[in-house]
Amino acid sequence: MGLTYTQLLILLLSACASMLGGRVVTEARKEPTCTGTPTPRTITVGGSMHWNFGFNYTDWAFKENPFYVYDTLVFKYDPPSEKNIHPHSVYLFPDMWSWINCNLTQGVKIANETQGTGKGFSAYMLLGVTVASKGFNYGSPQTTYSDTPNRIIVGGSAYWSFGFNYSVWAFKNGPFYVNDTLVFKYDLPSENNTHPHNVYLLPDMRSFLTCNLSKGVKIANESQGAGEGFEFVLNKWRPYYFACGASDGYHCNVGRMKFFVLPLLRRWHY
Ligand SMILES: [Cu+2]
Repeated sequence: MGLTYTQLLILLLSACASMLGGRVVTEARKEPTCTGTPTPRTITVGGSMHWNFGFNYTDWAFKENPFYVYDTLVFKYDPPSEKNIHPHSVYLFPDMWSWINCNLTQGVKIANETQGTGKGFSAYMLLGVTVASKGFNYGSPQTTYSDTPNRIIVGGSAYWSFGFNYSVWAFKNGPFYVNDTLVFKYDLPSENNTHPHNVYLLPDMRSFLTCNLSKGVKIANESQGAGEGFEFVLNKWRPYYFACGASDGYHCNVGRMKFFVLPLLRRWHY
């Protein structure tokens, strides 16, 4: 939607998150990932200090700069024990504001208290979005890598409904790939359903964070979620910001009916 590459980086950088600090910069490598064979780095967060209380991770991130797309961050920390009654974990924040305020309510816990042991918890960087490595963390994901596009029901068995956390759903069920189809299913308007859902595509991270529908495009009306549901193909490599526009943003804000995805290119997968 008219986003330049730089804007994309800046917008997504604010979604970046992790305790790492505002100086984590994710750039494309000089050599394009699609043609060259650059070697992503595997970086242990905090170096020999690992992921520990009191260590200055902002300074550490500044010194380790720059980070690149597909670099892997490894979080190592001790499991809970008698001596470790406040074990660490790893959260991903949706935006800079949550990060600055350490507000976990909108965050996603990407690694629990026991995942930092042994080889640690791995996450890789994708355009400023930290993506937890799959399989290792969530068992078998709904979407597995294949050469053919997947058809994914948004929300799984919850469908497109008020109160379900779609950001967590998208995070746990991703990554999605270019040409995958998202299916939105929701009930027709009726006497019992006086605030029916719909689907909006929002233009940018700011509209998404504030549930501002004014620049959004309504891609499915109140009746298109019935039957087989409304199908949307992620046909470009770009971020997609979805939201329900019902009740002037109330479903989006309070009902958490929003999520964003950045589909991957299949040939980049490894
Ligand atoms: Cu809704």
